Amino acid sequence: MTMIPEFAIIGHPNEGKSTVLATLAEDDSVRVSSTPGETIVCQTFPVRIDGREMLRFTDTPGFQNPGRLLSELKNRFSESLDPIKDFRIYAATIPELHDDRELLAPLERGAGVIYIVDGSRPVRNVDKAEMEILRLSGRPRMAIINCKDDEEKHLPAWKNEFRKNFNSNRRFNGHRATYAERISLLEALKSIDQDWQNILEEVISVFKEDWHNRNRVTVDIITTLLEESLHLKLIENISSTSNSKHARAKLFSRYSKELRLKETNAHTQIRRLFKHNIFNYKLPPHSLLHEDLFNQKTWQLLGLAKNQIVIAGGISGAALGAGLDVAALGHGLGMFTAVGCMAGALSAFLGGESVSNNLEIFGVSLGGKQIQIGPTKSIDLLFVLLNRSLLFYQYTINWAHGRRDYESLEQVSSSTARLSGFTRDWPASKIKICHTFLKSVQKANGNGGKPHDDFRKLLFEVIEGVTKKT
Ligand SMILES: Nc1nc2c(ncn2[C@@H]2O[C@H](COP(=O)(O)OP(=O)(O)OP(=O)(O)O)[C@@H](O)[C@H]2O)c(=O)[nH]1
Ligand SMILES: [Mg+2]
Repeated sequence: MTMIPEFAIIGHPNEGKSTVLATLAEDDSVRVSSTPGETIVCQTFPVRIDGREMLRFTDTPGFQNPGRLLSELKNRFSESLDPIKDFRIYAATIPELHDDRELLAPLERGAGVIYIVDGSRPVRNVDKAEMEILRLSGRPRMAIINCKDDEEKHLPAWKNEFRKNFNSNRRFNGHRATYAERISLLEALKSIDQDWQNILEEVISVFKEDWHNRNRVTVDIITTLLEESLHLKLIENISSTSNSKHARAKLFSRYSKELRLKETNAHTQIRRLFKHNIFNYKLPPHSLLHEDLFNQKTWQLLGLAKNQIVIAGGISGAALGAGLDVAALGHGLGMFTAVGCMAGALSAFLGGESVSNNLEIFGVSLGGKQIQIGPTKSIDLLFVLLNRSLLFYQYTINWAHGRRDYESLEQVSSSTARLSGFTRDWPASKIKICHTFLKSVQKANGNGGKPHDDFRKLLFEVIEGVTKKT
């Protein structure tokens, strides 16, 4: 049986211990609260990959009486082989030592120490006592500076203390840490004890592979969403007595509802894949993802740019400039510019006005007793769904598991920096791959809607190119 390394997350109350743990273990079930003393018993969070436990982190209560704890340990130091164990026996019946006794439990069983401090405040005497306790424990230990705000003037003083008491120290922000920062923290943990070096080496390589796999699964989820959405076809029967306008309205509403549902399902799968299971993180207030899938702004910002439509349609820019109807090229904006919004387009369509042509991009056709919608001819639908999924993916991987809200408005705006999608700078070659995929889905209509594997593979690779850069 291989030994599973355990690290206890220790520190003063309310410094962000549980936050750092949640982020490191990618576990959003960890309780985080602005009230000091939230954590009162130790709780171990295993980190599993494919069901195999690789590592465990133990959350602990904050130090209550570090001064007293230090002198109790020092008293036992000269005559006891295991001062921590002896102290824990002694403190079992003393209520005011409950938290201090509890937080030492993982050390008694051999866990390593990750000591957390909020480096944006000055070093105090209690902190020095805490650090000395940990040094006396003799366990391998690393200090982490989790700066709650951007104040840096106290850092040299903290580092000076850390050098005396710890094997290693790092900065790590429980709210903002990325995947790469998590890996580099684990890399640093290797150095605090030689006995852990090999096992942590293995853990890191399994983590890296797992991350790579999750990204590939994400691309697969997005490719499938595109395939299924582009292929979606619905038929409504019109009986001789029924109202055909009503049937068309019903059909379009079913169609848009199904697409929204497919999109939501795909995004939920991505969220789960990145282990955001419990806490439903918030998208920035003015994220485009709050807009409806069929909203003009969404299509303008996330659809193809004009020059890209030209590429996709294989026509000259001059023809476009000369006022050629872009809707004819499968570009949904024509529809929006004609009537302003999808609801307007729909009512115009139902009213039989000339803009009805614009709905052809969704493959609406009327034939005898049936009306049909889809498979779509709109390449924009592909781009809108693709960009929205990539936006969602970007928020998801950058939302640390310990974070429960936005810290400041500034952060909100920086996380919405990318407003116009991921595909705006795509060259002709990539747009053509998307176009070929769309055509292939249309042709596969009688074939269960599965486009040729080669076209799927090409699209997969183009999307993977974005996730590798994100
Ligand atoms: N702005 C900011 N707030 C943070 C950061 N880390 C933690 N916090 C907040 O600080 C508060 C305390 O965080 P916890 O993780 O619960 O702290 P703790 O050390 O586990 O606290 P106890 O369990 O009470 O000892 C919460 O409101 C967190 O959201 C950070 O990096 N930046
Ligand atoms: Mg806590």
